[in-house]
Amino acid sequence: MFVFNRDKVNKAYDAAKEVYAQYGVDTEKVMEEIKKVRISLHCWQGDDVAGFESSAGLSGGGIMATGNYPGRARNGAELRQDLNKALSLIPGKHKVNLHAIYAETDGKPVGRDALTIEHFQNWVAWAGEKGIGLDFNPTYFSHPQADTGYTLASPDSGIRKYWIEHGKRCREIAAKMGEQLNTPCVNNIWIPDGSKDIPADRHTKRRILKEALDEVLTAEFNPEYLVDAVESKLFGIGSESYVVGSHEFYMGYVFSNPKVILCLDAGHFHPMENIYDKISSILSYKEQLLLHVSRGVRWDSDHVVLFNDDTLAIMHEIKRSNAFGRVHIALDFFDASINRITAWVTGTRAALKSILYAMLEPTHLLAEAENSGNLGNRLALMDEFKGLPFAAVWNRYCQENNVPVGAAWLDEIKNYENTVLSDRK
Ligand code: RNT
Ligand code: ZN
Repeated sequence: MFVFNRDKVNKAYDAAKEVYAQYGVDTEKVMEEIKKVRISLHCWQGDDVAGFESSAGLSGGGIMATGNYPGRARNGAELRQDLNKALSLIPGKHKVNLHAIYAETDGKPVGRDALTIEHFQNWVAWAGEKGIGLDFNPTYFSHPQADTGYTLASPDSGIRKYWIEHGKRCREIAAKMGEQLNTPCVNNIWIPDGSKDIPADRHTKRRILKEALDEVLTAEFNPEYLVDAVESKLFGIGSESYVVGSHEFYMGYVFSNPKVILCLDAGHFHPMENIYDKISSILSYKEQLLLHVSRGVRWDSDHVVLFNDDTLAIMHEIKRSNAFGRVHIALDFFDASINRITAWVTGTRAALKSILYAMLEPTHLLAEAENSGNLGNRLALMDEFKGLPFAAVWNRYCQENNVPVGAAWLDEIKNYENTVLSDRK
């Protein structure tokens, strides 16, 4: 239905290449550069953050997947099958981001404080075959030990101990993943701990959390294989008044612990607040940064990422700071109301389109205008550049990487839905 003609794609690209060259941008070089950027695709979009521990699915933790579109992946094999499909529609080599609840334990219940790399061997073997990396996350939600709403910040030492052990196990697993795949595995700690209503004591829980994190993060691992990150949040469902791991808390934590990097989730701030202006501040102190690229809509922080002003502003910041080598770009959204593979591919292609768009910006001309004090030119050029023939370069990039051009990938989704997803009842 949406077939593109190779020659037309090439002709449009040749014309675009000349336009960009007039502004001093080499489109061939940019297409080489973007190949080095690896996006981390979150496995949890494929099954509504359910995981394989029980049939109960996502519970608690202040996050929620809504919708019941048919075809949800129910086990590791189905989730990898769906990821294979998604990855085949996205240009470039990327990474896949796992949560601890995606352990495969052969039907035996294994406590989260007892997980090992063994339980992830299917994932590692699969990633190795595809030549992609893995990232990891301890899972501090959907579990009886998280029912009080507190995990690492719990005043109950038994609960806390359980989750500290989980954190330690996950770092070991992540370090092994990094070693086995010979590429850094980012292990991101996010906990839901917080309170629906106004707490009597905010401070004690933060002190407890700091100590618990120190314990989880004590063991030393090779930084070539493991990168530790912590993710803040402003509020969640049921934690509207107080989140222990707030932005300020983790900013302080990563600045006092040089081994740990910060994760900024685009949906975890005030609805009017954007993360792009935070990037260069953090990069002034930390060598690396992790992003959860997401799209907040009112109180939800997890809508499918789009090629919109917010995503573009993030990628422009990274480009203008020359920091694609320092920022880990992961995705974080979950939409169960549409085809889940469509959600993955839309969000990942949107992130990549935004990166390509930013990389194609004639930034040197903006800097020149700024440095010479001609701020009128800076503003005018920024606006003119919006009309550059970006889509012709994107289409060519997809074509060169043997993935569908334009909307042609939707035909493949339809086919997959008819042949694979429709059998999952
Ligand atoms: C929740 C955080 C966190 C989760 C995933 C599933 O608000 O954004 O990153 O979305 O760990
Ligand atoms: Zn997140």
